[in-house]
Amino acid sequence: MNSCTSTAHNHQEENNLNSITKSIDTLSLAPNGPFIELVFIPYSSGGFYISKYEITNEQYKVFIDSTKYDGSDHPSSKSTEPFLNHFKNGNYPVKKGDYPICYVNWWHTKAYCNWLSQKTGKTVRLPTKDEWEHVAGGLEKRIYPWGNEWDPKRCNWAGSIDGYKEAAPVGSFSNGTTPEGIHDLAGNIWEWCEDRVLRGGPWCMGPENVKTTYSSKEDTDRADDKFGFRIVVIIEKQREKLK
Ligand SMILES: [Ca+2]
Repeated sequence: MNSCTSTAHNHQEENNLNSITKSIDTLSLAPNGPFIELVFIPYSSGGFYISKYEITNEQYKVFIDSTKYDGSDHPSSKSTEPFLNHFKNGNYPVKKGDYPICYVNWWHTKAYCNWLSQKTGKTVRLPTKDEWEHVAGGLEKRIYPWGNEWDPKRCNWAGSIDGYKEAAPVGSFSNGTTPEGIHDLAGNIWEWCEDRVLRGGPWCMGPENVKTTYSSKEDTDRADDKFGFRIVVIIEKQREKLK
């Protein structure tokens, strides 16, 4: 595929956009992936889809490849941790396509959402902090996504007892999901919310910070190796599907 001409590339780009609009419970970012898997969550008078996993390096790269977005409209306020600091020459580190995207500030996550909204014709945005907490804690208001008992091996938090010193590939803790199967709401990477707070805690903090009720207010201009996000897709009618 590396030898594709520019015409072929344009054709492929067109196909990419068509495939995105075919389904809303799996967004296809390219004909053969990557895909963003979505899960429907009833909420209030309607509901929304939320991504099953944190947005990955591979999924974010499709956006920057397609748009040439470089984050310079909102530079990171921390000069030592600029936009996509871990990428080299536009590529994520080898074999880390399924790791959560990081080194993004709030504006960089919004740029991704706005791009996906434009391509799909649907409202794609960050979860609000209330929506996020509803997904993580459920109607029973669980303390952790899986229940009320702390378990050091059900999420990626501080230390290596969970098997990871730093971030883990998304979906590495199948015993730490919500009943609906949403992964990594506790730990791995902090998740930016629409209300400009971070939720879920990162791979370097302890049990208090990964609780479903914990919020952290942060400078929205700051990117960091522990800041990432997931998306929600808003639908007009409850349980509507486009398939
Ligand atoms: Ca997380």
